Amino acid sequence: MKKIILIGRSESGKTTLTQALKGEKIQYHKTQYTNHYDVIIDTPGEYLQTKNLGAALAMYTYEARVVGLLISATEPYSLFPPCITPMANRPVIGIITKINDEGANIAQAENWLKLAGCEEIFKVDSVTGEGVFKIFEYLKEEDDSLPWEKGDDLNGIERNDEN
Ligand SMILES: Nc1nc2c(ncn2[C@@H]2O[C@H](COP(=O)(O)OP(=O)(O)OP(=O)(O)O)[C@@H](O)[C@H]2O)c(=O)[nH]1
Ligand SMILES: [Mg+2]
Repeated sequence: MKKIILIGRSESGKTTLTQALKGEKIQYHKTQYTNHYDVIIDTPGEYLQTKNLGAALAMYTYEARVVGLLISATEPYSLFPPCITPMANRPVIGIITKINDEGANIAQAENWLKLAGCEEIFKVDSVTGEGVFKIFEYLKEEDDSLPWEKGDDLNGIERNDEN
């Protein structure tokens, strides 16, 4: 899989998505530091929310092949400036989480990610696994074999999910 760095404000769902992508049992842990898993770089929300940590984030971005900007569908505003994606010398994708929340406004989140410059936008519920397979397919490299291609299930994430 191509290595991805996940960036988004606190509570946007970076760690939960990391767990869904890693097929781990989903648990809540506040992120205090940057976790380098083999193919996913999970960052603390404070990296986006404070100026001082922005430089550290820029450094980590260069260790990934893809940058994922996360917004939860319940967020009332976006912290991503318009046309920010050319700052990263990498493909930048948008990921909308919490799509099944009763307060979700998916269209608004999608507009913010488009405004930021994301080339492709994914919609997921990391708790149920809905839509997560599309991120796997995007990150897949030639030699990778995805769990559903082998007939396995990955933590409830099914290939035949329409979102
Ligand atoms: N229903 C639902 N809940 C989610 C989803 N993503 C995250 N959550 C919940 O939102 C809360 C925050 O998720 P985290 O993954 O810890 O958020 P984070 O972006 O890692 O937050 P920081 O580590 O503080 O930056 C947790 O209670 C998750 O269970 C989702 O796609 N669907
Ligand atoms: Mg976290």
